[in-house]
Parts: sequence; C-alpha cells; structure tokens
Amino acid sequence: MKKVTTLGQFIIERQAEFPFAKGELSRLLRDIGIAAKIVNREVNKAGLVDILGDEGNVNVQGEEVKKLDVFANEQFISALSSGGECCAIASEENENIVHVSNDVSQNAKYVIAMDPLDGSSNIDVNVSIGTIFSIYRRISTSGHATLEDFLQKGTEQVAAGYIIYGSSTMLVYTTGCGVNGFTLDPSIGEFCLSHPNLKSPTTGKIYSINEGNALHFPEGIKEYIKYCQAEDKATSRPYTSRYIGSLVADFHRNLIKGGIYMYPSTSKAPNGKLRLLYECNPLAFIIEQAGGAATDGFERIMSKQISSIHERTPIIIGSSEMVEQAHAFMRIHTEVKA
Ligand code: AHM
Ligand code: MG
Repeated sequence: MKKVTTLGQFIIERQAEFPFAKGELSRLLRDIGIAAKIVNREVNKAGLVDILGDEGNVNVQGEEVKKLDVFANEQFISALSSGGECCAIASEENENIVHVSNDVSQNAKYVIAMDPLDGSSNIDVNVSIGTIFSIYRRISTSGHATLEDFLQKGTEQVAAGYIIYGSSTMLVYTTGCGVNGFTLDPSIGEFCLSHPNLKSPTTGKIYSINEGNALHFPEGIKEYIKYCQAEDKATSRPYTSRYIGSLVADFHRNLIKGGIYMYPSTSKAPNGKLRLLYECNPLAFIIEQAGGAATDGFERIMSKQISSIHERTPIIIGSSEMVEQAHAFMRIHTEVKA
C-alpha cells in the first residue's frame, strides 16, 4: 500500500529547512491547516444556508448566519491567535492590523498577511474560491507589531501558500525550498501530500485575463493578447482563454497546466485590482519557487516597495517564458510611447 504523508507529518519532516525558529513556523502552518478545514466545512455547506437560514439571517438553530468571508476571517484569526506563534494579522477583511493581544502571542516572532476568502463573489454560484496567506518574520523586537513588520518586500517572506476550495480542497505552500501540494481527504479529515515538488511548466497554452476590460488595458497587454490569439503552429497558438474570476483557482490551474494570468493596470484602475501584500506577493513566491515568474509589467513583484497594507498592483504571473513574452510586449510599447 502507498504510504500517505499528512500535512502535519510533512511539516515536521521538513522543518530542518526552515531558516529560523523551526517549531514555531511548523505550528503556524499547522494552525493554518486547522482553520482551512473548518472553513472548508462551511464552504461545502454554502448552498444550504439558503435552505437552513431564514430571511433574517438566522438559521434553524437560532444562530446568526454569517457571510462566509466574514466567517473565514474570524476562523483564521482565531486559529492564529490561539496558536501563539503570530503577533499580528493583516487581512483583506480588516482595514487595520489586527493585534493578537493575549500574553502568549504578544512577543511571537511572526506576522501573517492573508486574504481569508478570495473570489467571494463566486460563493453564491458554487465556483471555486480560495484563501491566500503570507508569513513574515517581524522586524520590531518587542511589544505590539508595527506597520513596518508588514511593509516588507515579498523577498522577505518566510512562507506563503493558498487553499483552494474546489472540486477537491487543496493546500499548497512554500517555505522557500520548493512547492508542495496537499489534498484534503474528507474521510480522514487530513491534508495528504498529493503534489510533491510542484513545478510550473516553462510555457503553456492558457491565458487568463478579464477581457471585458480590454478597452482600458495598456497597449503592451492589448498587443500580447493579439499575440496569444494569433495562429502559429510552432508555439501552439492560438492559446486557450480561461478565466474563472477566482484568483486562486485561475492561478492553480495555470501552475499545474502551464499558463499566464494577468490583471493589468487599466485607465480606470491605474494600479490594477489585486493586492500586493496578501494576494500578489504570496502567489509570486510560490510561482518563483515552482520555476515561474511574476512581474507588474516592469518590475519583479517580490522586489516591489510597499507603502500600505491594502496597496494594489498590476500583475502578470505564471509560466516563465510566457511572462517574459508579455513583459517584452509591455517594454516595447512603453518605449514606443515614450
Ligand atoms: P476579491 O478579493 O474582492 O474577492 O477580488 C479579487 C478577485 C480575484 O479572485 C479575481 O482574480 C479578481 O478579483 C477578478 O476580478 P474581475 O471580476 O474584475 O475580473
Ligand atoms: Mg481578494
């Protein structure tokens, strides 16, 4: 019989790779895994809320029915707070940093940035959604964590990962020594190693972008899309267009199959839509660890200076050769303009 490695076993086996305090980072990842299972349980019941809940947002047990993104935020904050290894959390759901103020956590060495439930507009229609997280070692030495603890470049991430709540639920993470994927086996309630040492194909046939915004894209992106759609046998073009509108799901598919995901700046949203701290940097860390690339069209995502926790950035992310090609189009068309 094939040996099954659970997430917990894997973290312990691999903790020698961790650059700093080994046990603490292991426990943080374990806490994230636990919260993910609880959120997964609720995501799977999402459709039932309409049946079990009533108009006043109260279910048959008399409990308040919470929006899933609010629920996910609370679950992750609670798991990370009680674990004692994280002193503060920045979340898409909270305007300001959430300090973990119990005695155990105040002097913890790590801070976590997260999007607890990304793609939440897809919940009501039974389409995949995800959680994204990023772990930094704090810079401040004692007391409350500071903004500077979060405003570090993506290159300083100690670990990052995502959970995809899809046709199956997977947790994928990196600590800077490659990328590994775990699939939740619902029968035993454990994440089991299913995708060891994930590698991004150097090129692919999929491009993912919201073409509804095409009128407002930069010239370089418009030209790159024409390139994706042009016929050329040698490079397997035209590519296929695939866009779920759930970042984690689009990213995950392209990571496995090879492809490129773009959310560029538009004339309406000059900084794009996605958030640097808890959406782009963690996925950039993962894709680079898998051999792919991530840029904002001009600069490597992980090298970008960050000045606020909810800052947005354009992003081009995926298979290395495809990202390089899109980048080249951006360069040429910016030079032409200048
Ligand atoms: P959210 O954080 O409000 O859920 O928005 C992020 C989502 C991503 O999952 C997805 O890639 C993107 O927004 C889709 O945006 P659009 O609908 O503009 O294409
Ligand atoms: Mg989001």
